[in-house]
Amino acid sequence: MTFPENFIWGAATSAYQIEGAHLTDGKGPSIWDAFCEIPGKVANNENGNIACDHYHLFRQDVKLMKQLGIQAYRFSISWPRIFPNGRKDSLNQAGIDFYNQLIDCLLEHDITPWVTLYHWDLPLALQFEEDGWLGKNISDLFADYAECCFEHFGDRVKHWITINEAWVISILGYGQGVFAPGRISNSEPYLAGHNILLAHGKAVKKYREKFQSNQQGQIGITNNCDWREPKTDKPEDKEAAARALDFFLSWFADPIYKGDYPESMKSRLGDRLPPIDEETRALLLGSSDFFGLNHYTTMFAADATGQDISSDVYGNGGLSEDQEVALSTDPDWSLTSMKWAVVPWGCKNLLQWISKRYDNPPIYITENGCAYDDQIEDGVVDDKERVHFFQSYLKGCHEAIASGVDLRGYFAWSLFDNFEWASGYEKRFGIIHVDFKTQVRTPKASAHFYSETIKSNSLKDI
Ligand code: PNW
Repeated sequence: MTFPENFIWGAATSAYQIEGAHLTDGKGPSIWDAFCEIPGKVANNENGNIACDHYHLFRQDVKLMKQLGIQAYRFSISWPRIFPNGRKDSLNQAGIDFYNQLIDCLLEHDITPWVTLYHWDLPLALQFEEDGWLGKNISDLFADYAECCFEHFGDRVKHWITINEAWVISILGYGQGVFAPGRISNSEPYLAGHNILLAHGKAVKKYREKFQSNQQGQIGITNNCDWREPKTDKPEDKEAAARALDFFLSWFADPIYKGDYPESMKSRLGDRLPPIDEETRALLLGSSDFFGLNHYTTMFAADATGQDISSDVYGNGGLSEDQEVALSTDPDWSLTSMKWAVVPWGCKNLLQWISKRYDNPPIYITENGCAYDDQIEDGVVDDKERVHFFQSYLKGCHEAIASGVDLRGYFAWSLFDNFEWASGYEKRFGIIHVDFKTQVRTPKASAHFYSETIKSNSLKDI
């Protein structure tokens, strides 16, 4: 199974999950630094203070990537490392220097940097002073920060992702309260989501007006979505699955590709969903050069109209009561250690659904991967389940491409075992094992499998 000639093979990480050096060289605190201090929020009360210490070990990490043949590296810039208090008056030269060195090192090794501007580590000052993503100034502050990054790194960075997973920020951070800043509400997620879209739109506008024609780069947003399969053939379950996808992905993709929120959200949320006025519509419509997708799992969706499912935050449902959708899984599906089901056909269906709904945009899978309880024995990690996961999901991707989906690249999540947010270090997503006591890196069997796939640009039959 050969992939298209220019298919991009990458691996992804994010700043807070791997860098460590949380207050080193002038970096300001982020909301995740603070959130981790609250007892009980993170498994074993762990934090990203040291993580993979990538801040100090990045040169050896880039070498390792090179050895594996990784062509593109998606990482994120820590906003409070650039602006310790969140604002442009606080520019921290040491932060600029760090990312300059990382980018230069990548380019010296022929690895293309793909930079995410926001992967959840909001400067703590902006949470206090501006109410985080609820504040009316936050989108402009983000655009200032983005502009600073375009200015300093845009001569070498040609692939920009504004925001990672608006859904997770909104729902897990402002709805369920399980991620920073830990707010619990049934209206704040929709305001946060709106401001995140504005932030994306304003950053893209800056890039297009001031940088894109000189720098010749691409800019887009990455959203996450699981697949929702109708539980039965009944029309109401099919509608429930469609509604679940509206509330998951179209919430953020429709404004960008169609200029407005989905009808199902507007009618169900009323005043809780801020309206998209003409100016916002113009800002957002067409504001992504590619469709960035993070995908992990699949669930069945069934209609739950009129049922009390307010306590159902099962799995990745978001605010189920707003959708009137009941989610479930098939007991025969195998589960990762996150309890996320392994369903490769869900990945293919989702890619085809995106392609159809958004008029065949260029798509990049900017994250796909799995956590397992890996064991290291005699310096070897034989993560058979992860090899199977990548093999089967990549097969799903290949089938999607064969059916006409314009999938142009794939980034494995993650390059390293790292700080898995509320799960701490217990959940290992890496293709490279990290011993967090010694910082020794060991490529797992899945890294070798991925490396072979990249080198041959094709997938071994399964
Ligand atoms: C993504 N959910 O997070 C993030 O982009 C990564 O930083 C993270 O490590 C990775 O996926 C694995 O979790 C998600 O509940 C977190 O649906 C939660 C969900 C989805 C994605």
